[in-house]
Amino acid sequence: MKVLKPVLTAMLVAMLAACSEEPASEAGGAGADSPTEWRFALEEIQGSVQDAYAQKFAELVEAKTDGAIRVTVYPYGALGTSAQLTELVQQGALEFAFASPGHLGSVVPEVQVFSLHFLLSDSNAVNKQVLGESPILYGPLAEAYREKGLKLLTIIPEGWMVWTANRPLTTPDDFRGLKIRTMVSPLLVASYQAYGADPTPMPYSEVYSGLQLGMIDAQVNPIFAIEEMSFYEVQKAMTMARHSQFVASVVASQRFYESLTTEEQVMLDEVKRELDDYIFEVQTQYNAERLERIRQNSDIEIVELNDEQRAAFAELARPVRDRYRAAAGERGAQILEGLVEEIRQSEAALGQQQAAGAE
Ligand code: 6CS
Repeated sequence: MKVLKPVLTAMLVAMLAACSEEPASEAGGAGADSPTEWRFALEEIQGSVQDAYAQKFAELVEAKTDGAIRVTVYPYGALGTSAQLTELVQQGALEFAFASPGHLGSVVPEVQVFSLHFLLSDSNAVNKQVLGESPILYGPLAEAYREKGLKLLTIIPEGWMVWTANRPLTTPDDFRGLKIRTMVSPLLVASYQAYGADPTPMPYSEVYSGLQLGMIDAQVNPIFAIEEMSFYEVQKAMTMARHSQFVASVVASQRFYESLTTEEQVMLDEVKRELDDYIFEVQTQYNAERLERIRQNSDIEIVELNDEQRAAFAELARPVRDRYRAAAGERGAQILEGLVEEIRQSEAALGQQQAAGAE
């Protein structure tokens, strides 16, 4: 398989070049006779949160450039796995892609900060603000992306991660020996080992059959994904611990980004800001609607952990932060401390605003 991977990526590069009339990695927007094509690849299927983001991105870019740039969206499966999409973007063979931290950790170790449990706020409003505007994320973390040929455009929340298994998982004891599928980040694996589980990384596309065939016992994803990937059909219980958010980053090829005009780069900044609000609403709506759909279409047991139950997991999750510091080095430690402080400040500021509103 090690020999096959570069061959597969090379085939994808050739396929993309053949699909495109424009040379890859060239901007050349306004003024061209026929529209320039930008390609945007997803780690999720049509109808997902990432699809909603990319469709709106396409609409905004096309409107803001009066049709001089057209965006083609490739759903999950069209161009490869998450790791392959990242490679294509690094090589400049693909302009834009989603890159989830759960898959990106081996390329950008610092991004594994999002694999840590009980780090983000319990408040979705705080998480939205911090992920959208954080100086530490769009400073040192973006620099870590840049060093790997990736321009970090945005980081978005896609909803709380939910555990599914054949029984509710209410205490760390319930995880003992549990084969839970995770994304490939070593810190995710460490997070579940801390609960006593036997974490099993595998690609997203193999999770349904893995559950069905009993190769894995459990998995973890946001509600919209549990519904659209039909995981709930092959599991008996969903446990909501609000231990982490599914967070995704959108990246562009650094080489391609640097070839853009200043106007085009400014336009991408505007699109990012407009999409922050849009996608927050979309993911809230998708997760709520699909929970209803799961309830209607199955008799899966749905359990929400109380604060005391969550605290037992949080205590075991805490030492994993040292593993993160060891893996992500000095800059990683700076990102972790900075993020914790930004969350604290945002919680305080939003808390004050709410208190003022209630007076
Ligand atoms: O679990 C995964 O691998 C995937 N889950 C989601 C919700 N999006 C993309 C990611 O690859």
